[in-house]
Amino acid sequence: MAPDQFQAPDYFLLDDLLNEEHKLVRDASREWVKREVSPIIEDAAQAAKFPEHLLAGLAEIGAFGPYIPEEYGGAGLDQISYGLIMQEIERGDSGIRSTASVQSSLVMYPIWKYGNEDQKQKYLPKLASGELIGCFGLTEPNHGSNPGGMETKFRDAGDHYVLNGAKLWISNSPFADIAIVWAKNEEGRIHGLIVERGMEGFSTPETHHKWSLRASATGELIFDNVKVPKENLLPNKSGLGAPLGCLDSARYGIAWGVIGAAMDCYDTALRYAKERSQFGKPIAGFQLQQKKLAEMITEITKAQLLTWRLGVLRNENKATSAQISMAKRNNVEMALNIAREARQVLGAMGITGDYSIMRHMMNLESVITYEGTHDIHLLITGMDITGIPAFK
Ligand code: TGC
Ligand code: FAD
Repeated sequence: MAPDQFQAPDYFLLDDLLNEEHKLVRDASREWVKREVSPIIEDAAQAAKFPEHLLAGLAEIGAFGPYIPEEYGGAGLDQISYGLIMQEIERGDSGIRSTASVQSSLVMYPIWKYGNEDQKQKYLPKLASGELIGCFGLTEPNHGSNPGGMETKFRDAGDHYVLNGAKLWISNSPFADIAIVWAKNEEGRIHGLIVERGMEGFSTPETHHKWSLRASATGELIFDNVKVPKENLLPNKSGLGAPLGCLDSARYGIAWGVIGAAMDCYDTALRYAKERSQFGKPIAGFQLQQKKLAEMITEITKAQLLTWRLGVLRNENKATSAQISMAKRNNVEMALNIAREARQVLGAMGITGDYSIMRHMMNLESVITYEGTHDIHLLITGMDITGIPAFK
């Protein structure tokens, strides 16, 4: 892969809206991505291997539980810093950001919000340091967009629960130490359970042959009469709102993350267009290429402003789930469109692994589907403005 010459675009001087801590956190993450991710990520994606050696570095830059309080090992940062870390990591690769999203918002968040003190003390510090890695099992073979229909279930067997069912498309599952698993009890009520690797009847086969998120490990979670200790049930929230509450936090991080992927595609295309000549002049001098580049920076700037404002609302505890859906949906589509246009600016070179654009583009095909599909987020906005759910 060509050397990483990334220059972050900031067309509307948004740096002026950040405080010193935001800039410090952002710059440390940016530097780490340039040093540790950029040199190895293309080979990892080509080999379809998650680069596990990055886990310690992710923990060091605060990517595991950025907003979890320091007393539990988290970084104790605000929502803007959390977003900026996700932006910088996804500038490197959406798959690496996925690992951080899952660990922070889908594993640490439910333990922090729905767990008891013993569970918090037992798991959170080790998850923050990367000593333990987690995954999140909501999606099932027959229930993706409609998780409320899940079939995975557990029954009370005296001093433990017995868990049966299957989850698929689970990020990090092949190597995770623990899984937050959403399952129905005998009354049909959804609860979260902490399932640990090594429990008898629990297996995590890897899903192969993905053309997207190749540097992220995806797999299944299979539960065949798994005995789960009663103390592993998250006691403080149940119902579908519990997993959906975690998704709010992860979807917010994605809204920031994909701006990073878009910035990388734009920056690469701009540099290439100025260096590549055809018909006796740089292709950046042709109106058709300028249209692409000008529209890219316009869309990135709009997404940056939307997301910064959402971060302020999150810091004030005022952001709604529907606002998060709008930002996730808008920004992922924006990034995917920019990746497609940027790829064209590079001509044939755009399809090679010498540049990051095609990898971002392929990754974003997953990002537009997971954490709620593009269509589901549109229906969430539709429901919010009309008051009428159109899901069923
Ligand atoms: P509905 O009846 O609307 O709601 C059920 C209960 O949930 C509450 N609720 C929420 N609570 C918190 N946050 C949200 N965003 C919430 N949305 C809804 C709601 O108030 C209600 O509470 P209560 O107390 O009244 O029971 O549920 P529904 O069955 O009609 O479904 C609504 C719908 C379609 C929006 C929801 O099911 C949905 O969002 N579906 C998409 C599924 C999804 O996003 N799956 C993601 C799986 S995880 C993943 O993809 C990780 S990828 C990670 C990576 O690698 O980065
Ligand atoms: P479906 O729900 O079958 O949807 C298929 C199509 O139908 C979509 O276009 C959808 O928008 C549309 N559709 C569905 N319902 C409606 C409706 N009511 N109205 C209009 N259109 C509708 N899940 C986890 O639990 N944990 C993870 O860690 C995780 N990681 C993932 C990693 C990757 C790489 C991928 C690809 C997925 C991951 N997922 C994970 C699963 C992801 O959340 C689901 O794929 C997603 O929620 C969609 O579910 P589905 O694929 O079953 O599609």
